[in-house]
Amino acid sequence: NTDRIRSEVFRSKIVTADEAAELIHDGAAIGFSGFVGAGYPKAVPAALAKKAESLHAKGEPFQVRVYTGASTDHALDGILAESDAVSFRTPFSTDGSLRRQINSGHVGYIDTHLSHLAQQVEEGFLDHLDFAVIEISGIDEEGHLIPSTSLGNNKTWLEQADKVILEVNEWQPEALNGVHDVYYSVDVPPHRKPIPLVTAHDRIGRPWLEVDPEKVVGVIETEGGDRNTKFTPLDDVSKAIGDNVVRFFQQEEAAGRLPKGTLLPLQSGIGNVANAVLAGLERAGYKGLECFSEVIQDGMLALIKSGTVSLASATALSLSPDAVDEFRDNIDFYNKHIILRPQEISNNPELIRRIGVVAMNGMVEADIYGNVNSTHVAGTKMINGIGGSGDFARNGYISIFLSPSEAKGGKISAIVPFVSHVDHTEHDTMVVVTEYGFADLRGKTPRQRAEAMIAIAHPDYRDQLRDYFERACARPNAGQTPHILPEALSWHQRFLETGSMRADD
Ligand code: 0RQ
Repeated sequence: NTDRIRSEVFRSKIVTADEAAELIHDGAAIGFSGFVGAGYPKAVPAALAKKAESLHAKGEPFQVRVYTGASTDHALDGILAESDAVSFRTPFSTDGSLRRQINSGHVGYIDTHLSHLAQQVEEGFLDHLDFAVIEISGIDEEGHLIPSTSLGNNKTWLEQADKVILEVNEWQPEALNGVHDVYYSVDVPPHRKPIPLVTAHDRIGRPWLEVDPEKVVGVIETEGGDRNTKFTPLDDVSKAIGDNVVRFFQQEEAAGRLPKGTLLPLQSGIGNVANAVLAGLERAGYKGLECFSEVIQDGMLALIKSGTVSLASATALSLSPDAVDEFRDNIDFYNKHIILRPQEISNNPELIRRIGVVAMNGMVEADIYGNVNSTHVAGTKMINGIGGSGDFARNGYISIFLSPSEAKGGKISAIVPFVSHVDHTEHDTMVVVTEYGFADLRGKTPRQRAEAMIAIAHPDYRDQLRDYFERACARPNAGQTPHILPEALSWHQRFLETGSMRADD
C-alpha cells in the first residue's frame, strides 16, 4: 500500500529494510530520527542488527555510530546494542542494554546538550554523517516529507548526511500534517541571524521537511506504533512536589515576578515527577498557560484537554497507549494547540532567554550550594544523559530542579554535601524543590543557600547535613564556599561501601 508516498520520484525508490541495511557499511555514522520514544525508524534498525549478527558469526566486523534526537526505543538502541552493532552513541538515551555497554566502556558515548548536537555536526566538530535514517508519515506530490511524531534533529540529519533512507510509517496519523513548524535558516556562524520567534505560539517555518531526492537511496514502508511510555500513578511524594511548585508560582505571582494567572511559558522535563508538576498546575486551577518545552507527554495532553494549557510547543509527541487513543480520537482539537519544532529551535538558548521560559527538570542530586547532578549515579555510572535540562536551566527566566528528597528506599539523600558529578553549576540553579518544600536560592550567598537546601532535605538527613556544614564553616579560613574536602564525597563513598548514605546505618 503506497498511498502515503504521493511523489513518483520517491515511489521509484521503495526497497525492503534488508536491502536498505545492505547499503550501510561497517563504521558508518548514521543520524537516526527519534526523540523520547517518538518518531524513531521501526524497520532499518532491526535489519542492521540482523546484518551485524550474521557478519559477526562469520568473524567480520560490523558496528555503526549512532546519532539521534534523544532517547529512541529498545527497537533501535536496545536491539542494536544487543547485537553489538553500536560503537558510538550520542546524545540522550534511556535504554538499559545500551546503558550497560556505555558504563562498561564498550560503547563510546558523548553527553551533548540537545540544542548543541545539530550545530556541532554542521560545524564539523563531530562525525560527518554517512547516512540519515528518518521516519516520516508521508511524502506529498511535490516531494515534501510530512514529519511524524518527532522532529528532533531530522532537518539537520537530512541536510548533512551523504545518503538518506526514509521510513514512511502508516501508523502515524496523516492528520499530523500541519502540526510541524520547521525553521530552515538557523545556519552556523558567521552567517547566523536572529531567529524570528518572540512567543511560544509563533510559527516561523514550514510544515514539512525537505530532502534532495538525489540523496535518497531507499524508501521503506512501515506500520508500527511508537514506544509509548507508561506512567505510574501519582504518589504522595510526587504530588507534594507538584504542590510545592504551585506554592512557589503563587509566591512569584504575588511578588509581581510572574504574570498573574498565565505565568510565563513553561518547560517541563520527562518522567513521573514532571508529570506530577503538570497535574499540580491543573489542581491549582490555572487556565490558558503556554508551554515551550521539548516533549509533550500524557500530562500535557490532559492539561490541553482541560484548558489549563492553551498551547504546547515541543519537538516530540511522546504518549502512552491510552493517551495515543485519546489523541487520535480528538486529533483536530489537539492539533490547534500543539506545535512541533526541530530540537535546535525547541531547545534554543536565544529563544528560551527571549521568551522567558520557566524551566523545570528532574535531578539525581543537588548539593548544599545548588550544584546539580542530572546524569550520574555516585559520580561514575551514566543514567540517561543531560538531555535538554542544560539548555533550559542555563537560559531560563527561572530554573527549577525537582526531586524526591531520598532515593532507593531512603538509602540515598538527594541533597548531599557535594555533588558527585556536575551538570548544572550553582550559577544555573535558582530553585530546588522536594516534597518538603522549595529552596529559593536567588539572591542568596553560598552559606544562605546551604541553610535553604538543608531545610528541604529529608528530615532523616538534615542533622547529618547540618553537622557537615557547621564543621565546614568552623574551619579556619573556611572561605566563600565552606567545605571539608576529604569529606565532601564521603556520603557517596559510604553508599558504595555499605549500601547507604546514612551515618547511623
Ligand atoms: O531509579 O526506578 O531504578 O529506583 O533514578 O528517579 O525519582 O523516578 O525521577 O523519573 O524524574 O528521573 C534525573 C534520571 C530523574 C531524569 C532523572 C534513581 C531512582 C530511579 C529515576 P529506580 P525518579 P525521574 C527533559 C530534560 C536528565 C535529563 C533531563 C533525567 C531513577 O530527570 O534523566 O532533565 N534527567 N532532561 O531511584 C542514585 C540518586 C538518585 C537515583 C534518583 N541520587 N542516586 N539513583 N535515582 N536519584 C527531557 C529530555 O531531555 C529529553
